[in-house]
Amino acid sequence: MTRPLAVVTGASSGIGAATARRLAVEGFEVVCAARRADRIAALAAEIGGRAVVCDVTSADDVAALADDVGGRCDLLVNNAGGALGADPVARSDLDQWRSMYEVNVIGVVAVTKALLPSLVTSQGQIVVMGSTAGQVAYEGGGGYVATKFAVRAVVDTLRLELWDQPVRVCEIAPGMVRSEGFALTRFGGDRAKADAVYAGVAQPLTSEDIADCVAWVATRPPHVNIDRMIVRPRAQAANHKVYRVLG
Ligand code: 8X3
Repeated sequence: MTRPLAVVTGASSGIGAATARRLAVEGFEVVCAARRADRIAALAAEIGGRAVVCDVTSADDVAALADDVGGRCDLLVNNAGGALGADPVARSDLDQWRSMYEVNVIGVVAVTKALLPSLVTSQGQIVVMGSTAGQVAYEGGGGYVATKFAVRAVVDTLRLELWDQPVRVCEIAPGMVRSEGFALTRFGGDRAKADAVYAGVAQPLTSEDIADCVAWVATRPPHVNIDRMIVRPRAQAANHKVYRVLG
């Protein structure tokens, strides 16, 4: 029997890799898309999926991804993205802002646009990885907060524009997730700063927790659209209000 097809961007690590694994368990054939060829090749082999090298900021790569996917796509998980820097707006690194906007926002739009005909054909579903940083601003959120507010706007606009099409559109907005590289990337490889994000927090969310959310959204009956799912660890009442037990 033909398996439903899912495409996961940013599948080489963290939430993307966990989502690819979980969707395979749920019965999807998963196209693992990311820049790091060796990682997605290993993941695809592990889960019986396919690996497509794709930098979502490259028009050629996105076109090649759409070609590879073909005319059918049941689920697109726009997960590629990340944070760079935590400077106040007054001291913004504009190159970091541009890079984040390219990946987190334009990348989502580019991949969605390229796969939309296949999603319509398959009466599929689009899941976009937003963030609690796109719901409420916080100091030092800077360019990341701005991109995730933009992602939220893209999701809401898309859902309105697809109102007469058989495609569902959902934003999943995670709070504190302790994933492989999120904080380390944000702080330019500074391990101490990255670890401080999670200091004293008993149980930050894991990538698997978010994969579980994606799987739940993806397995609702076709008439059920989950607009937005905001998920945080119990210890995080708000982005800036985190319960920490520090020794
Ligand atoms: C990650 C959530 O709190 O680091 O998307 O901005 S936060």
